[in-house]
Amino acid sequence: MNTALLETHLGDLPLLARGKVRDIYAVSADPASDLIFVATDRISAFDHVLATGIPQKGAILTQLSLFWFEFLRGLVPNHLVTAEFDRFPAPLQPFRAQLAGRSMIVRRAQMFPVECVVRGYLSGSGWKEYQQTGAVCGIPLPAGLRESDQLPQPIFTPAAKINTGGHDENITFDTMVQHIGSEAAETLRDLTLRIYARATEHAATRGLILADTKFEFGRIDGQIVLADEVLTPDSSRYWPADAYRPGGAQPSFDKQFVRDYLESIRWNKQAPAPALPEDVVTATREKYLEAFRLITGKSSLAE
Ligand code: Q0T
Repeated sequence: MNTALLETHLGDLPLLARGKVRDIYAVSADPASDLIFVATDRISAFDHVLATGIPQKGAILTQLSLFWFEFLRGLVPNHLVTAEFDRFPAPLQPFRAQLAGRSMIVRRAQMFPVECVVRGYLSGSGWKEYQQTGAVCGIPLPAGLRESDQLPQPIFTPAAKINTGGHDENITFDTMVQHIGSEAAETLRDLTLRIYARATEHAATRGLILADTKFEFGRIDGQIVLADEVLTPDSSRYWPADAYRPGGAQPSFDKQFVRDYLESIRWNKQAPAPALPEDVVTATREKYLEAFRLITGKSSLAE
């Protein structure tokens, strides 16, 4: 049977947001309190959350973010307080089954209203924009690039957050400067490019191409910190290096079985999203675990 956690219920704790995958609560009613981010086992495809979850997906994604926070610690401070359930505040202790291994307590940050996207390869919305304009987010690119080609150098392609489920909108660096000021914009751009360089280096040693990723930053006590989830398959495109074939879309490392199944049943990509058969769930879970093992070098989720 499918033991996936699809939705959390944490009693009286203030629920701040439910995203496609994560549920965010305040750990107390104090408006300055820390937050708890819970990664559920929900999975989205073609912009919809599916009716079936992937058991342990939330734990895998949380452990990947934790790995990367630690890996990047010398480069950028982050919002993490703790992911050790036994150290969580008393009001959270009744909820071990929903929280242990898949949640982290973070400091509340003043978030910058910008998704900090970096692309080393031409894919997704970047490829679409390039085909129409020859540029991505105002950055002109050489003519003749193919889908999934490596770029001459990684580019910073910010996007404005659009609240209600909508797709984020690619913006130019100048627009980002108008939103948050030149000093913050330059700092976030530089951090994003430096983090990406370190992460691609590590991924490459594990046989993975990190095609692109998205970071979110906030300010805590005046200091800029890396927030949100970091370098998970939900926020990044990882491609197995040995199967890389530019000139078309690359198979998704984690979601390809899901996408293939949804295409095979000719789902119209309108709600309600369908359920997944058990074999697709099992194969997808194995892909998330494989990503975890490759990136972290650990043979299994500890807990
Ligand atoms: C945030 C304060 O992601 C969100 O909703 C979807 C589930 C909204 N969101 C809130 C934050 C963070 C972080 N990360 C933080 N440390 N403090 N707010 C980020 N996104």
